[in-house]
Amino acid sequence: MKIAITCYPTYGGSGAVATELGLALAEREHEVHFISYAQPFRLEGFHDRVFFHEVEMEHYPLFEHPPYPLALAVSIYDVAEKYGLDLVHAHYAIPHATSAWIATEMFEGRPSPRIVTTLHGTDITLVGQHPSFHSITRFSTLKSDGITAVSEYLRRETEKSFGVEGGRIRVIPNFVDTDRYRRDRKPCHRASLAPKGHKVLMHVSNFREVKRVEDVVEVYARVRRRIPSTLVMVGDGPDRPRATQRAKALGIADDVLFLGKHSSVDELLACADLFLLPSESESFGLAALEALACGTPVVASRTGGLPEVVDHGESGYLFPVGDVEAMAEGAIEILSSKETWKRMSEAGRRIAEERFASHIVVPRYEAHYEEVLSPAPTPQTSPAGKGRKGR
Ligand code: GMT
Repeated sequence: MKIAITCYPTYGGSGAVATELGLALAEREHEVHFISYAQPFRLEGFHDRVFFHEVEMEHYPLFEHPPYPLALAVSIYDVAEKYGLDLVHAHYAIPHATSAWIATEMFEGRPSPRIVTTLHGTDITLVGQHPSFHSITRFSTLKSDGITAVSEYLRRETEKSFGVEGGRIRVIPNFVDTDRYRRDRKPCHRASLAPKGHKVLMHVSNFREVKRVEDVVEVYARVRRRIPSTLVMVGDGPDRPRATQRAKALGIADDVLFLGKHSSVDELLACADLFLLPSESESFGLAALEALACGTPVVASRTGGLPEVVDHGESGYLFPVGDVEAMAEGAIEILSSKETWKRMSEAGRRIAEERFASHIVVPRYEAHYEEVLSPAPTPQTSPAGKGRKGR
């Protein structure tokens, strides 16, 4: 198949999933075209059958806010025409699903690619709820030929808040490359991250408000009183100064390491003893899954889709949002018993392999693409129209 993937290129789960999916599809012999305003952060190196198309945008002085969705629609249209795309896969509803829809409308009745939109979380639970985006999010999501959500939780939320009929949204969970995300990575950076004898607690995110990064610091402060340990904070975003301030205020700044953004978090997660994700809301929690695959137990909030990823008591612990005391107690319990840690580490790895390995999940996307490309059984459909819709 010839597939375009459009996503946010910035540090975040939707761009990570979109990129990993595109690379996995290319390895499975599909031709993949990434379309965005910058190269997605996990798209490194050269890969056969993978193309990147940067969206060109004229910065005319009249535009205080350049109309990126329109420039993106034109890029999608141009790439679709030039390469004969079968499908456009939009990651994060706005503006990607909207631009994809405009691009297919530009074919004016000629055969055009099909659209699959994957909903990731804040596109539905936060941004899509805002009055300025609600109706366009609903419209363009429903205009897609296929809709997927990364968790059952997100499917339910979308059906409820956008009035989408049951059965239209397919749940395809996020996935992880279990060959790359694994415990026995060489070289191990542990010695550079923490002094000998310290346990390593880790958090990876884009440091937005929803991640509650100050809670990460609060949990760690409580753990540190009982267990010699270091907190490694990976990523960056608007709330990083608040986390830094909280660490200073608690007098623990020397033991908190802010590493900034990293595109290969697999190298870091493999050295961690515990992963903390105390988010306010999380449709899935890709970083938690990546930690589990590395055999790192997770302590997180019981919110959104996280219970679909972290099995409470098996691969980690889940507690109510904001309950830093309970999270710290859970973390201490895991870190102070070798047996508990080993049991949870092995369970996390097993769950990642059995339920979320890329070789299990990526074929589900392919199957969905096939379904969406199959012409509806109507008398007008000609075999030549397969995979390209006439409008
Ligand atoms: O806000 C973020 O964490 C980034 C956001 C994104 O779209 O880039 O992440 C969302 O998508 C990820 C990939 O599907 C999920 O793992 C995250 O749980 C989800 N974030 C939220 O729901 C807050």
